[in-house]
Amino acid sequence: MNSQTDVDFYKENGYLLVKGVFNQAEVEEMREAIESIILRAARAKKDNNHAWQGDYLPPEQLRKLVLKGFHDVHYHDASFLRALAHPNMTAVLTQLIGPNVHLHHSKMLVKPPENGAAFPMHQDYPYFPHELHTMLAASVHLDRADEENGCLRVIPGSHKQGNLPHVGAHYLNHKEFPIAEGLACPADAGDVLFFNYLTIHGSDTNRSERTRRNVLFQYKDPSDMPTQNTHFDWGMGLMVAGHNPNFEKVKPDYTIRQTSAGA
Ligand SMILES: O=C(O)CCC(=O)C(=O)O
Repeated sequence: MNSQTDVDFYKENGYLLVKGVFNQAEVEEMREAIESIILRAARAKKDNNHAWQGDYLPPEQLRKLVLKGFHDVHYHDASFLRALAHPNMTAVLTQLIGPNVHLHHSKMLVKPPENGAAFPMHQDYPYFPHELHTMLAASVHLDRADEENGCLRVIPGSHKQGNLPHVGAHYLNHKEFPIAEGLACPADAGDVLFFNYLTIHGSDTNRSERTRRNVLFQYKDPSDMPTQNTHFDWGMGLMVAGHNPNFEKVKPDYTIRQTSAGA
């Protein structure tokens, strides 16, 4: 990361791709962890398909799509706890968010070959609105991602538009915001795409013969308070950099919800 230039780019565009945050061995460890989670979920009969539903694709196409997605991955495998507080990760986070950073939630998103699910364009803001908009996602790539296997797409600068109306609080009008019009952000295994929770983003179907595995960590400044009591995840509030200035507000007082791969 090239310090001020990259911070300015993030502020202007609402996203930033940082190359080589994780090395090959770390990537391999997380890949193995993901495979093991998928196996354990199947054994526990909790491996539901988490592909997003809606009208953004014809029903016959939508029916075929598969997303293996689970929240709270750092409660399933220690490799993710190491990754979410990795010094290379916190070095970027402290520049994009500020000296104090804590975790909001973690999840994995595995798009299997040929029918890996698309994500219609959306902002993450409606899922967990906060006062100061410091919230950002760090999407860790565990495979080469490109247009063919459904890499992430963003609309540069869209975070400046603020909160936009989502269809059923889920995604943006797909006719106004087609997935194909998002800027494709190809990345290699070990790279991390950072994007603000107001940045419009999504991804297309995996049409390739390759799996696309990503792990996503969502972070924010601990002083940035939620405006709604929504989206509780285990580990929320874990400090990954600096300190929490609010002595009495370190543990979220939220209701536990059913987890799925939704944002
Ligand atoms: O990883 C992807 O392809 C999209 C994920 C996403 O949009 C989200 O989790 O909000």
